[in-house]
Amino acid sequence: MKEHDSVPLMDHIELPPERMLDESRAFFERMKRRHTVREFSDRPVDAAVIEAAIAAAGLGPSGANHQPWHFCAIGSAEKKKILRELAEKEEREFYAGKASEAWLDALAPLGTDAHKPYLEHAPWIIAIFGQRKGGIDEDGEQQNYYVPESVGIAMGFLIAALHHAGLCMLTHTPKPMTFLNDLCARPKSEKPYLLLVVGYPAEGATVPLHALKKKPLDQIASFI
Ligand code: IYR
Repeated sequence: MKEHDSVPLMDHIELPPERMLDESRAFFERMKRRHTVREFSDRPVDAAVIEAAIAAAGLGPSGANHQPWHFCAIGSAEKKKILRELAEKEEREFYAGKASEAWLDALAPLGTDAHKPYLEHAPWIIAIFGQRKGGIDEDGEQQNYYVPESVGIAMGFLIAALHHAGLCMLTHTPKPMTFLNDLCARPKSEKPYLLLVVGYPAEGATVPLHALKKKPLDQIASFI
């Protein structure tokens, strides 16, 4: 390796092999209980929980460690109302003809439509933006690298952290979602990637059967 400033790896914890297997299987079991939910309770969730989960998401690896992401946690009733109106407007167009027949057919087993009451009911909506430039200091000059990959990894961390905290989520992608830049007061150079609706499930919340069909390991992995 070329010379660079570094410190010894200090906080890594190695597990004995049997414990490692137990832990990895326990994590799988835990993640198996994560289900996308579309019916949310309006019970409040402490902002500190959202903060800790976003802080965990911000620990993800990223291109050149530039951390090309911004998370806007929307908790104000007023902002959520505007968000719902703007998202539903886009979604109405999507469901009324913008989306192809094939796309709408693919969504049919999920039962989704343009009606998004959870955007107002859920206590938190997190908008995730990717930054094309900015560098590690976000000074606006340096190019960022692997932005979609980095943002995707951070979103995975965020979902795992919120699930770990006992919350439910919905990954929501109104199309287009450029209105989020204005709503969240983010610069035009940032690209909104996703909305994460976060909260407690509503009483009697359901999960579409289609969503329970997960591909088995031998279909998603090969060991060579
Ligand atoms: N954005 C729309 C449509 C939608 C698209 C996909 I791909 C999904 O997996 C689910 C929904 C909506 O949120 O309803």
